Amino acid sequence: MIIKKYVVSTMNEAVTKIRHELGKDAVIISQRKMRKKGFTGLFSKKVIEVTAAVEEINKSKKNTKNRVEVKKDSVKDSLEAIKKAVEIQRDNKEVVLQQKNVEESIDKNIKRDFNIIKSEDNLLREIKDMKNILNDIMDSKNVSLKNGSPIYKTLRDYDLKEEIIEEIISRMKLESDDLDEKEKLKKVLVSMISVTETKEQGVIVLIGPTGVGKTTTIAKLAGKFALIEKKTVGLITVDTYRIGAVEQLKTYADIMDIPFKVVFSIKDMESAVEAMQNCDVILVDTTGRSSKNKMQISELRAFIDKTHSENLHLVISCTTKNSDIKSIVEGYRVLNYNNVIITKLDETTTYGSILNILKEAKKPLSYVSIGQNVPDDITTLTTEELVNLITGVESIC
Ligand SMILES: Nc1nc2c(ncn2[C@@H]2O[C@H](COP(=O)(O)OP(=O)(O)OP(=O)(O)O)[C@@H](O)[C@H]2O)c(=O)[nH]1
Ligand SMILES: [Mg+2]
Repeated sequence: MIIKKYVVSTMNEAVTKIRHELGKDAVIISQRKMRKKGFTGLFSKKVIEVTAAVEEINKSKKNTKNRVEVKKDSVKDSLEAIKKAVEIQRDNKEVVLQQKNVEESIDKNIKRDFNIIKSEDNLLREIKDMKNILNDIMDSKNVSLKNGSPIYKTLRDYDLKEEIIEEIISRMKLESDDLDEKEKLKKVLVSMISVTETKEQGVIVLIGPTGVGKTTTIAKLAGKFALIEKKTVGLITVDTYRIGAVEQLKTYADIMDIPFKVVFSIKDMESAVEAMQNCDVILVDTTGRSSKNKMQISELRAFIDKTHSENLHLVISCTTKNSDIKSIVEGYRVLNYNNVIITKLDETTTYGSILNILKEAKKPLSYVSIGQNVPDDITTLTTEELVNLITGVESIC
């Protein structure tokens, strides 16, 4: 509390001063009239001594309290701020830590992935190495097969082409172990050969290289159909190129008493076929051409097209060299033959060429010719019979 004395002349003057100095909360504690002290005090004018007080302590307390509260508040704020700052910092640290962790885990993942890739690479390399080793083993096995295996030697004795021998051996490896080598071989050969159910009607055309036996085969077929099967047969030849070719077939036609026509031009072919429409079978003989002569093959094609035949047989001798088989079957392929006739089986002791020819032509076998005799030396064979021939179980005597 602030207590202050005022010596004033009037109370109004005291109140004004008190209000001014102590504020409106100040209270007048006491007042008394008195003479001014000093030398002239006894005779001096009377004055009023006013004592006033004001609750300063409370105010200051309040202020202090306020200050403390303010301080407290500010401390609190500061603390909060610090706390926040710390938290932010910690958060930041955590973020940094988290970031670091994420980075570390990414690093780890990359490293792990890299290791996986590395190990995959290693695995692939190992698989490749193993494959190479296996191939080497297989190769050495093949080499040993080639060099000494009985099956390889046998197949070579059959006169089979090298690539066909390899195919047979690899296919045999896939067969069940319950079967012995002979059974395996037979099974594989049967699967590699196909024979056709020959369509013995309509127009049948024979094509093929020179001297393979086309004309003889035509005569044999004519005899088979006309004499044995009692079919009506017509003969047509376009072979006016070779001297004596027409006479050769005409002789057979006369003996068998069947109609015979010689076609000189492409135009004549259609009318010749039409003239024999009443025949069950029309056999067409063609000029022997080299499969390498594309012009001759195209000319032949023009004749064949006019027959409208869908029954074309490529005639090829089983004595044909392996190296020539490919060029013959490929050279004639443009004519779209759908069957193969193999001739002169009687002229050989090994029959591997049957498979060599059929594998190259990729067409089924219709007939085999087994000698010069007309009409007897022609026959069809089943797959089993062919396999028996190839494997030497049977032979053409
Ligand atoms: N050993 C034997 N000889 C055959 C066979 N087929 C035909 N020949 C003979 O082979 C020779 C030629 O027969 P062709 O029928 O004239 O042959 P081609 O294919 O008509 O000949 P080109 O008309 O000149 O192309 C003849 O001597 C036939 O007797 C057969 O299966 N075995
Ligand atoms: Mg001929």
